[in-house]
Amino acid sequence: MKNLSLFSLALVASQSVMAQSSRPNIVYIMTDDHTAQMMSCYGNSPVQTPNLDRIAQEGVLFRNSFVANSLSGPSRACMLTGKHSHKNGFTNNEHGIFDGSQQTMPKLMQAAGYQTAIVGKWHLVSKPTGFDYYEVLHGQGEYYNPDFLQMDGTTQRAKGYCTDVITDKAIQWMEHRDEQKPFILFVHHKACHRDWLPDLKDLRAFENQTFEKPANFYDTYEGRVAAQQQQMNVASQHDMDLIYDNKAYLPGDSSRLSATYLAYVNRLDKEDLQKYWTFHDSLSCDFYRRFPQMRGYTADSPKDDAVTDWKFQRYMRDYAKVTKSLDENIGRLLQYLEEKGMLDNTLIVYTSDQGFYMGEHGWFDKRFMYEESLNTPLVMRLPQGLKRRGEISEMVQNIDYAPTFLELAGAKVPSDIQGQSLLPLLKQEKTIGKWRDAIYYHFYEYPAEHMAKRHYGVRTERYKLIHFYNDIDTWELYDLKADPTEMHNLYGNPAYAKVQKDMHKKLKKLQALYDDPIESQIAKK
Ligand code: SGN
Ligand code: CA
Repeated sequence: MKNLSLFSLALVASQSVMAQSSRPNIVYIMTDDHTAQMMSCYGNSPVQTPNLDRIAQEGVLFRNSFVANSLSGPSRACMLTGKHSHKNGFTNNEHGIFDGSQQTMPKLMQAAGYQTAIVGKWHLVSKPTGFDYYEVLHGQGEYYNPDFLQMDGTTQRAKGYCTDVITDKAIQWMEHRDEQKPFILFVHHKACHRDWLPDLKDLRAFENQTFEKPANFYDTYEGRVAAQQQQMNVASQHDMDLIYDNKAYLPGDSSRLSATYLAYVNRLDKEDLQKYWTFHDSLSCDFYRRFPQMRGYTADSPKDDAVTDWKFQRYMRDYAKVTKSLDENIGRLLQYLEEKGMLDNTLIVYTSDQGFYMGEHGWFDKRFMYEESLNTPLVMRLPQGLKRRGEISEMVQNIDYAPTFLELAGAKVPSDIQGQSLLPLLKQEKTIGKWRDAIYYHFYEYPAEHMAKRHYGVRTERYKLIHFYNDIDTWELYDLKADPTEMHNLYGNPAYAKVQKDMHKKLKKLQALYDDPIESQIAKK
């Protein structure tokens, strides 16, 4: 009898191990500021990203993927909690600290029997919680020989280029994991964040490519007051720094951000430093030969169309170089999973913490609720059992990842999670019937760098309503079908009176659903 019960206990135990190990692994790759316009599977990209495209080709591509707050820390907090910023408390990068004692998806995954690990950018000020293993960059981190915060509280400098190093660390962790348990691994790259310092092997890539400016590069922001007052213009010497951003530096030069530039570059080892300067000195000499008036320029120096053309090309080339290394490293990670026979039992997610402007409206950076930064790339390679392939057009948001992963792990999704599991979209071969018809957005970081006003809004499949508030009170309404680049603010236009009314209703409904009291707070002031 005793023997039998021991036997049956062992059987139950082995069955539960089997059930556990058959649950899919999740590799969640999130980059920083990588935008769909620079990813070839989204179409119209001036650069090729074959490895990212492979994820989409073998899996799914979300055409309408959005963030809830287009900024790094807040976006990460939304992803980790499955809640909008006003609920998870991390509304902006510049003030506050993520409350790591709150319920998070990694903690719930851990409780469900998953191993949890994160390598790369964290950017939430407090130390990571809910991870069996972490090795994270400090703040924004560095491209060259980056420093990593270890779990024992020490910092270790890694040797090499950030994107390579993060990939190596991710693979190393998988090599040493407990193979009896499923895992969720967060691979958080620094690329393609400002100031776009390339891997030295890519210094000369894209140098012969001329990038085309978006049609609305010279936007004058008519009818859009908040857009008139931002500081994220490629053309502005204040916003896009010729030295820090565009690397037009000769020894002794200085600018608003030159010290930061030199500090980042000087992290290179001696030999690499020489390679770096050999390449960039020659570019800088060419630049100042062509534009001697820019020597000793200041943040107030006027815009100059020829200089702007040059800045735009530098911006695009550097961003493209950083993207190239990123794509290659995604390839390396895929190859590892393939070689280990893990592809079929792993959900691979590729996304970014938000989108980015590649010259649209004349901008770089993100923040605004306009399409390029509200959108974030999202492609997935699905584990066995999830049959969907190709494009998915339903509107999804980064608060949806937490419930998706939890459901996939067979864990209960707590009722205070605000996102929706994407599994219904992934299980079926075809689009399901009912899905959300609008998404909610709220951006808080103002006054701050780039001076994008506070705003919140609602987007449906066709329309978008935005309210800019705080030291401004302006509304914007767009018909994305008629005006996909959001150049014509239709707010107050009688032809759109009904749409405007409906959109206000939708906004109120979402603010009630997500319990964001902002409108009543504004009204009280
Ligand atoms: C830094 C950058 C900004 C950028 C923010 C937020 N300036 O402050 O250009 O908007 O990060 O980016 S820099 O001079 O430090 O490069 S985020 O993606 O981390 O939210
Ligand atoms: Ca970012």
